[in-house]
Amino acid sequence: MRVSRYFMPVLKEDPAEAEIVSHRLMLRTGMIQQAAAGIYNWLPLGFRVLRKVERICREEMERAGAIEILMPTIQPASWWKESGRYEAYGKEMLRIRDRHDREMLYGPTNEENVVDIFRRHVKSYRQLPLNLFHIQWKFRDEIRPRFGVMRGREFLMKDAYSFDYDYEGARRSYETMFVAYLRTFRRMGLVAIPMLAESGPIGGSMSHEFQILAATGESVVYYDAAFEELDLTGEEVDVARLTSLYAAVEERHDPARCPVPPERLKKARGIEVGHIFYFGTKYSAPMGATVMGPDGREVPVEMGSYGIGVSRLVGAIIEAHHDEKGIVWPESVAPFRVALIGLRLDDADCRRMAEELYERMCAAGLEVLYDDTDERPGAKFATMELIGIPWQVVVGPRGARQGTVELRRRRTGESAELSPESVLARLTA
Ligand code: P5A
Repeated sequence: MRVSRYFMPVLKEDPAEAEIVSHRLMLRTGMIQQAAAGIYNWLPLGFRVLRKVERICREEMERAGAIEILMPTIQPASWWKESGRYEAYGKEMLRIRDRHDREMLYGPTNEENVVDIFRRHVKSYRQLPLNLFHIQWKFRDEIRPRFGVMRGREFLMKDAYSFDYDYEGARRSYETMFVAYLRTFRRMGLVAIPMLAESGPIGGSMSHEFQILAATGESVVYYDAAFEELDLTGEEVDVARLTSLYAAVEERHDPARCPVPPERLKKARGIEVGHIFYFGTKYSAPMGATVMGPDGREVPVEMGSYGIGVSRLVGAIIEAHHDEKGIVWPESVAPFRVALIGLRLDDADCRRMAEELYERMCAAGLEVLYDDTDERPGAKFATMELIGIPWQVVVGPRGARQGTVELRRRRTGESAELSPESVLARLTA
């Protein structure tokens, strides 16, 4: 992509309304633009990141055996009356009437919706286990939308729903999602700590939130200092060890019954990026989603649901990955992999080399953002630092005559003078 042809409305000044760094940087880099309180436009740079986060969620759900569907954003109120949640959900639910005066709503979540799909098609324990997920916009009329995409009113969620014949099966499904979540967040460069949580309006008896520790987080959390010695970034995590350690969100934390001695108990703030629930037959029983067991008896299906805040994650990743110059994207979610900077494009050698390198990078399938404008070099550097693309390739007039370019790593600032061939070889390796 050429900067001269792109749509990237980077702001010159920090926006005054942003209270936390991720919100400030998302507005400043032109990733998002507010439409109304808690409702955002995703502009090209932001949308590329959102898509990458979404893709990682999808890949890890599929790896764990879940099957993708797409349920609507608008639902009939009748399902929610069947489950008993229509009144209970309160003002957070955006209630709508259509032209025939039928009661509808903009879905804050999809338990009822997925149960309606299930009950029409699945009749036997032989069709289980089943896990259906989708990645869809939700609306919650939050009383205090804030921090940009972190607490929005309209937000993108990955939500999965598991169906099992019995409790043991449901417990296995829960554990499978638990492990998939750790992998998902790790792939985005995040260390997420699973914590005992309240199940709130979703309900059920077992629930974990996945929390990223961050000073700007909205949740207050308590955890065993031993977490800090665990390697949560590696491929293999010891799930048994992980779940044996105490971690709980404030609402679930009970000082009287906390097993961790005070000197080892840490209190911190966290960003809730995922939340999983086991709720048994809370929806299947009232909505009549039953299956025939091997003994010929019909029982309501055992369920759980599993959410990831896809749009919130974009903010959470920035909270965890930035420095004083701007965002420092982990490669897995970066909007582009390479920033190609033509320093002096009024210099014929420099322009020729930059253009040629751009063509070759595109041909090699690299995601490259090429600054081909006639901005001052200082401004070009500052913008690329701000938007945080992991690799920078700088083509200057002197190097162009010697046949070298500079390859720089955004995260560390390390740099090397290399031939264009070696740069291509490194970036495509
Ligand atoms: C689980 C999947 C549920 O809704 N039903 C389907 C269950 N869980 S949840 O905890 O309420 O939401 C799941 C995740 O969505 C993100 N999230 C939000 N993101 C941005 N703005 C919001 N207002 C918002 N509310 C929830 C969180 O990451 C949460 O863990």
